[in-house]
Amino acid sequence: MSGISRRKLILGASALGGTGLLASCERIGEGGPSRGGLYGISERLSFTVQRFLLRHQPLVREFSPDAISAVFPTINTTDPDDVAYRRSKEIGFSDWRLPVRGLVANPAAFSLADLKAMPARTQITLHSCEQGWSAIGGWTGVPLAHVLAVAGLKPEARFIVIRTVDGWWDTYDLFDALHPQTILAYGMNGGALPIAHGAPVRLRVEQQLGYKSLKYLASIEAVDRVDGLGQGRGSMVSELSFSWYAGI
Ligand SMILES: Nc1nc2c(c(=O)[nH]1)N[C@H]1C(S)=C(S)[C@@H](COP(=O)(O)O)O[C@H]1N2
Ligand SMILES: [Mo]
Repeated sequence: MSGISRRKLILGASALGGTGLLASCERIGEGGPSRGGLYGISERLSFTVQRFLLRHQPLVREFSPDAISAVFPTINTTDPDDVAYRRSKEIGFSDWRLPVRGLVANPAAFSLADLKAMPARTQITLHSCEQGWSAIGGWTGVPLAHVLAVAGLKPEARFIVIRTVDGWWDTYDLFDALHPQTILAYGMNGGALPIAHGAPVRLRVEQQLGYKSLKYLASIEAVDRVDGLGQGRGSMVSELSFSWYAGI
């Protein structure tokens, strides 16, 4: 967490002190990820304060095309070492499908063409990586909210689980999953999404740190709780000591 957002947190926390909202800090929602100790307390506090500050779902800043970074770094997995992925890549991902399952009325598996036929959104945003770099890029894709609506998200769904070809997984509450700038991106800077940046489709979650924007999507699942997944911390990276909630 940056100094600024920590300051915001403290200011926000004292502003909220009398409102009873802090009571909801004890957990990140029923069925949400759980983590003990001081780390858990500070994550829940940060989450609650940011949810309060962002309660009207404001859009993150979008830039004009001339602000796009000449170089957009790429890290961690840049070309998944997976047999099925490599085969699919060779045929231009024409056999690629994205299953959407779990608490949805109409489970489906969308092709790249299916996603491209849906309403598109292009956004030029600042990506911030926890490893200390940031870059501005343009992303084109379909809002996750639209895909979930097509799949018929059920009222009892409260979180979205996303898994990737390279074994990453993460979860998002509906507040972030249904945010208008949360998109399944198949385009970058006006062209197709490059392999290194997560082709054929990656997630963009603009209001959190870069590690929440999963690349190489393999499946989407709607669930009512995430505390039973893995170690119960809500994501692969939170098992490696990063925060589940990485609001910026
Ligand atoms: N599947 C997958 N998603 C991922 C990663 C990864 O290694 N694998 N790295 C994460 C991190 S830490 C960041 S900062 C961004 C990097 O995206 P980029 O390679 O397009 O810059 O992707 C995120 N999503
Ligand atoms: Mo990152």
